[in-house]
Amino acid sequence: AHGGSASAHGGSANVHGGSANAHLAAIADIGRSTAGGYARHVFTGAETTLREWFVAEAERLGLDIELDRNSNIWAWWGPPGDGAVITGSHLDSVPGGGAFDGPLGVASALDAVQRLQAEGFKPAKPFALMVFAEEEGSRFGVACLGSRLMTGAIGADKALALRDVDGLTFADAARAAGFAPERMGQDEQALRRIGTFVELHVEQGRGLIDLDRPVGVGSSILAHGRWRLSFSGTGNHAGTTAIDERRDPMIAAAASVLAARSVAAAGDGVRATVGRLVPRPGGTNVIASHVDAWLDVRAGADLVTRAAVDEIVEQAQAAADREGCELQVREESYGGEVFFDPALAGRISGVLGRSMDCTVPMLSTGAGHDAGILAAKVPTAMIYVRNPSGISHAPEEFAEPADVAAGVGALVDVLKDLLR
Ligand code: HGY
Ligand code: MN
Ligand code: MN
Ligand code: MN
Repeated sequence: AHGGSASAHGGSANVHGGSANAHLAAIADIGRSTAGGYARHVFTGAETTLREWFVAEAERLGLDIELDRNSNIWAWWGPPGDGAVITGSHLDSVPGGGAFDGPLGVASALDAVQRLQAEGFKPAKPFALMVFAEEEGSRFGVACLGSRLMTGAIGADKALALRDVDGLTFADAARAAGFAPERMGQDEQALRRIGTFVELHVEQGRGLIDLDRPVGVGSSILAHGRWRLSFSGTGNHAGTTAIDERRDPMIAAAASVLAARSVAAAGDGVRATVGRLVPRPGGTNVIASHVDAWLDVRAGADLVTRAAVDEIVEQAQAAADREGCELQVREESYGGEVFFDPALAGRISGVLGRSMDCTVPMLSTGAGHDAGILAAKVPTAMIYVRNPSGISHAPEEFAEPADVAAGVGALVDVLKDLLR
C-alpha cells in the first residue's frame, strides 16, 4: 500500500453491512450540516469518518485496502493487477449537498460485491472498488482532484499549492492525513491497473423521471470550467463615503453575476453560475475592498463554453472599469466535453436491456464526475439511478429505495459481464 492512512477521526458509522440502502442509512448522519445538507470535505472530520467507514465495510467483505499516492482508496477483491475492472465514486460533498451524490455509487459497489460473493461468483479479472478524493473540489477549489492528479490532468505542483478558506494548502492537509505530498502526481501504475472504470451515480436532473426508467447509461458530459474573478476597489465607511467617491467591487461583482445569467440565457445550452461570492472584509457597514466571485460555466462544445466565459468576463471587466475597480481572472480548472467509450456504453446498455427487459436510455449530463476525468485515459462508463426530485447539490436530492436496489442489480449484471 502507498503511504497514508484512513485513520480514525471522531465519529463512526452506526451500523455495518447490508444493502446499499442500509449503507446509505448507516452514513446518513455523518457530516450533516446545521445549515441543511452535508459538509463532507476532503480530509475533514466527516469525510475522514466516511473513509474509515468504507475501509471497514470493504475489509468486512474480505477486500484488501490500498491507499494510492493521490489519497484515493482502492479495495481489491483478490490480488491487484493491471487491466482491472474498477467501480466506485466519491464520499465528499458540496456544501449543503445531498445524501446520494457520491455515496450512492460507493454504497452500491459494496452491495454489488456482497451479492456477487453470496452467489459464489469468482471474478476472472482483477477487480477493485475505488473512492476518489475531493471530487467536488469543495475544500480546495478544483473538482475531481484525486482523479485529476492520477491522470495528470492537474500537475502536482498546482494541486499541492491549492489553499482552503483558512489558507491551508492541499499539501499540508494531505500530510496531516498521513499522505506524502512529494509522491503525488500522475500515477502510471494506477492507470495501468484500470482496465475499465464504471461509476454508478444518482442522476442529477430529470432525464430518467421523464423517461420513466429506473436506470440509464452515460453518453457524455458537458465541457466544464471554473474561473475565479477577483475584484479590487477601495474599502471605506458605508455612512461617510459619497456614492460618486466610491470604488465598490461589490457593484462590479454583482454585474458579473447578472452577466453570467444574461450570457447563458442568450447562449446555446450554456449554463453559467456564480454560486459563491466572498466580499472582504464583509462588514454590513463597510464598503468592501475586495470581492471574489467564482464562475462555473458548462456547455456542450468547448468553443461554446469558452465563448460564453469570454463574454461574461468582458462584461465583468466593463463593470469593473465603470466602478474604477481592478479585475483579476484566474482559470481554476477546465475540462472539455467528454464522450464515454461508445463500445463500453453500448455493451452495458445491451446487458441492462436484456436483464431489465426494457430499453435503457443513454443520458448526457452537465454534472462532472471522476469518470469524466478518467475517460481521457481509460475506457469509462456511467450508470445513472433515477432521482425523483431531479435536484442535486441540495438536500432534496433523492433516490427511492427500489431504484437504489435496481441500480445495484444493474451494477451486478454489468460487473458479471465485465468480469467473466
Ligand atoms: O460539479 C460537478 O458537476 C460535480 O458534481 N463535481
Ligand atoms: Mn456533485
Ligand atoms: Mn458526484
Ligand atoms: Mn465605526
